[in-house]
Amino acid sequence: MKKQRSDLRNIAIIAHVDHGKTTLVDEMLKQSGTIIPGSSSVDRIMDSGDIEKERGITILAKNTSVKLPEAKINIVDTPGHMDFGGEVERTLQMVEGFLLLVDAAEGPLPGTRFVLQKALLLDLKPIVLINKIDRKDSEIDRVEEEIHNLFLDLAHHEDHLEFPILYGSSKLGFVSKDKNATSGDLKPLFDTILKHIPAPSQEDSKLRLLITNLDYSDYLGVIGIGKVVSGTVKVGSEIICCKKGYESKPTKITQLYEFEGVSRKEIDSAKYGDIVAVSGVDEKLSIGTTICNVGHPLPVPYVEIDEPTLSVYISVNSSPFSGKEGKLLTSRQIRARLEKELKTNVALRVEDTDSAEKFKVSGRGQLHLGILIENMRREGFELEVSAPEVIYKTIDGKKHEPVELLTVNINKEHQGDIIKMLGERKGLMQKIETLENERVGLVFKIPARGLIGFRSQFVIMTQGTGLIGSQFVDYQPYFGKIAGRRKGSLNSIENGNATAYALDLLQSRGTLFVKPTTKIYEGMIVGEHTRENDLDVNPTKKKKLTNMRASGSDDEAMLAPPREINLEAALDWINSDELIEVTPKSIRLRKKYLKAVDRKRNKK
Ligand SMILES: Nc1nc2c(ncn2[C@@H]2O[C@H](COP(=O)(O)OP(=O)(O)OP(=O)(O)O)[C@@H](O)[C@H]2O)c(=O)[nH]1
Ligand SMILES: [Mg+2]
Repeated sequence: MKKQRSDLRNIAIIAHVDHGKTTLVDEMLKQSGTIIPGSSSVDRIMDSGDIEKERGITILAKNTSVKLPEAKINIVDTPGHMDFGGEVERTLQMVEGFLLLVDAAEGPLPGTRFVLQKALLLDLKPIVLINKIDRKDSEIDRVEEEIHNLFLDLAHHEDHLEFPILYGSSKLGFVSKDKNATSGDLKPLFDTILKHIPAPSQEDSKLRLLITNLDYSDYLGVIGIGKVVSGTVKVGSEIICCKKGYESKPTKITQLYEFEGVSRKEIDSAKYGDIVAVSGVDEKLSIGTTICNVGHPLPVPYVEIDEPTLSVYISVNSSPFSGKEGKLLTSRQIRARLEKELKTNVALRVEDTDSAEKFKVSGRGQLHLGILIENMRREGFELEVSAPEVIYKTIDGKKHEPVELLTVNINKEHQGDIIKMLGERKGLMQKIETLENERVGLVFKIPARGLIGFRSQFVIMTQGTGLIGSQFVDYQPYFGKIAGRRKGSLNSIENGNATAYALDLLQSRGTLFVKPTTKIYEGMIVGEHTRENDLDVNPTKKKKLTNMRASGSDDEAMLAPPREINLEAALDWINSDELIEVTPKSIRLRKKYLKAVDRKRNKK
């Protein structure tokens, strides 16, 4: 017989990037008394990772809960950036309903569509919150209409169209049924969750704990996170791990935790509906595993997440500066680190190559791979990274490539330039619409290959006013050749320190990436040429002293500041004959072949 728990609700908070999910979770924790207001001076407490804090974005989905007098609410805060879409898809399998946040000024954006589609595919119960209504430029009526249209587009069941709409401000900590509200608290939100999100239920009482997320700690090993779909799980009881076609030997659960506020609390047992973390189970514990009672393997069907579409080669740093700035250098250390990452970073793949020093690493996008590399350099690694490449597939004997649906939202004045640039990148326009405030929305089908290096160009062209989002659609026949970067590189032919004198002479040749005194090696890229071809240059040239005046100081004053090359910019910029040298202190661009003669010899 079907049983239901009225003391519990499970909900995921989903939205496009920056629409205020993590800020809302802060307020839910405070107003429910789960954390004491003022006890933490940081905003967005759930964004606990270093890169998350610095960049103000959520990367990993995280669990927490609040206890209300009526019931406990388990909350999953998800990332809005689509490169981390795998996180959202997996965590949606833990909940019965979701709260869709939409910015009251920006309205539904590409990420909104992406996450809503995933949630409705699982038939989860929706609540909509039009957020940031405190914004001066909010347009609640228009946004509400756009949300209805989006649901009409994506719903595949009548029930999907029946959802409560709330209005509020995460930042000011209020939610209301009244769109004109300017203050209040979150009670209307809590009440709506209790009323509209179905309480967890079970069909029978045989244990099924579905693992949908993994964590790792050096002390506890692999930690599985998931929902008890049915039955009861106890510390110390014998269990098995199963997945389609796999069943582990009986083992014991040594630790069991629930999520509360920002911490995990040890518990002795949990039952259907609970979201828990378990450790000490099976070294091979993986996403999609169901934990069951011995003798009763009942694997829960698991929805596989999208496959990776982009790869880079990561190898041992072979530059002349290798070993100067990092402490983790060997292929053995790199391999161990990548293997550890695989335990929890589910959308990632790592393959060996013909060289023991080189690994092929594949992921869901530039940001997904970039965050891994950024984390590694902070831990002390030195690496060499190749230009990102899309992953091709052969289907029916024909070459296919990943295709994305790209949505852009720009000022009308940039429309011509952007359409032209996307056309050159083999984009096919699907839709164009005029939006409010002299803006236009464009939808393109475009090979993922065409998007490499596009983002940085887009930001420059729209002067930062454009919005963009892309989402993997499927594999389609090869779209044809796309011209790469339009500009060549300025390559150093000397070792030494850059001089102000030499850089001043070079300025007219292109945009420089280095400044006076930067240490340089032969084959290192010091700038972008104004023309298409590469140019070999000597940035270390010294001025011949013809009089007693000290050199340097006068010339330096006339140098334009160099273009800053961070990891993302480097991934966007490099060509296949180039590499990125990554160390804890520097990001350098270099040619694969450091000597000019070798480059000439190996030119196709
Ligand atoms: N005006 C206004 N700003 C808000 C509100 N809620 C959040 N913000 C701001 O919006 C930005 C993004 O907020 P987050 O809570 O990090 O958004 P998010 O949806 O968690 O972002 P991701 O997890 O990276 O997708 C921050 O600068 C917040 O201060 C709101 O209600 N009103
Ligand atoms: Mg967030």
